[in-house]
Amino acid sequence: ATSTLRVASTWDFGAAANDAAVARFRSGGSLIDALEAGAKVPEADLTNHSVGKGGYPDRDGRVTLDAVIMDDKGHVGAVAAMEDIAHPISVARAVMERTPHTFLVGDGARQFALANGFTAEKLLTPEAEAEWRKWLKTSKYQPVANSENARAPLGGPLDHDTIGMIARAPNGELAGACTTSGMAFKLHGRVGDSPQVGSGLFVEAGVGAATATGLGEEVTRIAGTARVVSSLRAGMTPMNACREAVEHIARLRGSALDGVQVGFLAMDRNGQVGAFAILPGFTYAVTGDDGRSTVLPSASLR
Ligand code: SD4
Repeated sequence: ATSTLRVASTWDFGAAANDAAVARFRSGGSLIDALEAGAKVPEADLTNHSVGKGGYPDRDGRVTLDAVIMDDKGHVGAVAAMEDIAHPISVARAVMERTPHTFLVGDGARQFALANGFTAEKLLTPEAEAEWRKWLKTSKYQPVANSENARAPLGGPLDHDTIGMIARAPNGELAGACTTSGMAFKLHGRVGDSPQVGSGLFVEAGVGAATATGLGEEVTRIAGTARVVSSLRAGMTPMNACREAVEHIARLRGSALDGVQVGFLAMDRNGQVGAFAILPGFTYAVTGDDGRSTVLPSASLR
């Protein structure tokens, strides 16, 4: 087992999130402090159009954010479809620490955030608004199930940037975080896998942790990360556990999966990391013993 903090995050930009997590942990923060600090990096990045401020809006032009954070002691907090608050991961943490609940949504989440010291701000950037207006012109307003529009509205299945982070402290403690603005131009009120425990993120003490990215509906319908973690519990390696979940989706969905991307990232109780995706192009960032991150390509089904 690794004797240093191990953090693994989805996509290339996960490296910057890992760095922030490592820095926070080294300055005396808890594992949850570290993950929150890490997740806030892409949330604040205006060039990341799938997380936080700068995220693409739903089809009504509203930016609605989803996030979850959890440790391995059964503490979990999540928000979904929340507007106007720039750091949903911090609101998720506040749900975990300051309420008897695990999940707040929509205006209730927003009201809770405002009552707990968060400030409202406009999350729709001029750039994201311009993309939305472009989409309005060329796209049917009514999303068609399984149309290219409904599943890859921005020019391809690889246009995903949700951050999922999983981590192991030197003492063996596990935790994770996941934050997203969801699929661009989604129906108002749509919530994907990311903030749902067992879909976008799952953590189990003494077993491991997993997170997901890609088309959330495909993850949610199989409770994807709960499945990955149960495979870890049964003794599979992190990569094989991720592969098993991808193969299950593929069997279940057949040709409905054409052009769809889903990637899983898992860490076992010892800090070993693995990933697997449907399509090539999924990458993840993992810290080494020196605390520096390496970006690795995931293996894939196709
Ligand atoms: C969602 N899984 O809301 C998220 C989107 C995503 O990279 O992962 N984008 O469906």
